[in-house]
Amino acid sequence: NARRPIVIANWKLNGGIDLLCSSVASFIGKHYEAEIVVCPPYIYIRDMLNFLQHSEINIGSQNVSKYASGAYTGETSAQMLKEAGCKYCLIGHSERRAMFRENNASCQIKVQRALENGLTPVLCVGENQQERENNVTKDVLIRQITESLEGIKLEDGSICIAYEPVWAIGTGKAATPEMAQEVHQFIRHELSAQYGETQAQSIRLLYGGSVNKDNAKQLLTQTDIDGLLVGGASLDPDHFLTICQQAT
Ligand code: G2H
Repeated sequence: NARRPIVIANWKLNGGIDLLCSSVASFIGKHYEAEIVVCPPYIYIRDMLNFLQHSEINIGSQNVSKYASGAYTGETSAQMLKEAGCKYCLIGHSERRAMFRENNASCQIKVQRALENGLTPVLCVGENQQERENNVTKDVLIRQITESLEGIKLEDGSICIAYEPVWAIGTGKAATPEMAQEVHQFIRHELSAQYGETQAQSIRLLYGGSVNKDNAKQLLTQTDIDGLLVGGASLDPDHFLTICQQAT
């Protein structure tokens, strides 16, 4: 298929700028088959853009405001992120859902804002441990996807979806490639039912949750896994470089 592999680094609330630069310094001047994106804290977006100007790495944000402008202290709009040089925008990461009260309704507005301003939203979805044990993983995912994309007109490849099982995030317990593939296949099937097969085949689906250089390759060889969203391991130059090289 024509989906270019993609690896996104989610640097979360980590810095400073020297650590972030060192984790991608070796990418400058080189070509990779996969599209590579780094998501720094907002304050470092411009710095990273300068640092990476002779690289192919794109910049994403970790979040976006659901508001366009006005009296919303501490917020950053999609338009500002676009102006700052972002191409992608993570939306609804499980940490934001768990700690900052984000939900499918707020994700829906954020996806809309991102699209209106020319950012590619990376909608994050995933079940928690209890939901998996209760066998409601698929119901949870359908709900997250349907509600977060409700009424949104998609163009081919205009969004990415990251499947990040909450129990695998930052725990060192990644989903097995088979387990992840099963869910990705299910998501693509649902997208096909809702948006048609052409659309479903154009959307890149990423796996996230304890990805490292040892499990990346096997995850990436699964039919419906088009990329990876990498947290902890993306701060380690050796891990991140190896993961990106394996994404072919
Ligand atoms: C999930 C993932 C990246 P980690 O948050 O989004 O983090 O790779 O540390 O599990």
